[in-house]
Amino acid sequence: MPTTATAHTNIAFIKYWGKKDARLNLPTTSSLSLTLSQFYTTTTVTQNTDKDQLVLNGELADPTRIHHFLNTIRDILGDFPAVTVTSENHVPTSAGLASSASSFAALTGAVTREMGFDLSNQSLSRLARRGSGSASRSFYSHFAIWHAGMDDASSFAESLNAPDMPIALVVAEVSTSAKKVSSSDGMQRAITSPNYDDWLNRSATQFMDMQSAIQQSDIEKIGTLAEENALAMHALNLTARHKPFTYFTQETQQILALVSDLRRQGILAFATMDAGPNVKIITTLNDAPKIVTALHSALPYIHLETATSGSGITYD
Ligand code: 2P0
Repeated sequence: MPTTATAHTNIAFIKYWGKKDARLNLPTTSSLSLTLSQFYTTTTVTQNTDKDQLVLNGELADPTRIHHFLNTIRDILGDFPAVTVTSENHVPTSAGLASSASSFAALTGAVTREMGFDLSNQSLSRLARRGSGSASRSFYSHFAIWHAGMDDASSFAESLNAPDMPIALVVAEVSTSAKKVSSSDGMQRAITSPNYDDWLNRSATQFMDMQSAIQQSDIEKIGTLAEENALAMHALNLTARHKPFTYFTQETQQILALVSDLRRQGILAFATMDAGPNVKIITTLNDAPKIVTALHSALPYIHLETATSGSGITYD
């Protein structure tokens, strides 16, 4: 019997940007994210008698990365047969969101159930971390925190008990022809920044402050902290001693300027950016349409999506 799992993607408000152990995928900092309802991956795992295979959005795809990840799970839980992984990404590339978080979370959930393991979300989170760090946070609804930890056992994500709040995210897709720097490569460069120690200290404070802001449903404070954290992360890339770089394009900067203009007009709008030029604007359900209107009028060719808080992993 095949097993199907659905996991949503997440956006970090306090970022993971650096590894202290690349093999175990242990991060240098704890991170905190919001799970998004509109973007998700559904993955079905079926046992086969041949070799690990991947069918992605209806087409055979290169299974190398998932095969490596499945072997890591086999090493930890014990050997199991080859599988066919059939995955549908409802994370439109047009929205410019990374699908690795939802993909590795859904795969971890589906394959462990298919093989008869009944694991807690905390255990699943630890396994998924080995596939992609951000996937550790995609098992939970609403807000999740990933404790950096000091070893495999202590580095996992859990749900942050938080009040409901009218938070929304406007995702602005910025097209780019620039060669991409992968997250892993970007992190390796970023840790060579002379500002990296300062980042570690600031991130620890922001992580605590963010949790208080969430408990108070203070979306303005949440946004302020998230924007500060994201800009500091991107400043590390620019100030790396080894191969400095930036994910920002001119359009990224135009949108950042627009976001600060909107704030001056009294609209709740704060920007966060990940390993690419797209801007995600943290706002309220009430202000989201105003932001969409303003962005559309300033940059009419930019694709916009509005997202809200999503649910944790589910199984069919
Ligand atoms: C995050 N990002 O916290 C950070 C902020 C992007 C910018 O986690 O190397 O695919 O597979 O562990 O999780 C994206 O990187 O990296 C990411 P790996 P991952 O969301």
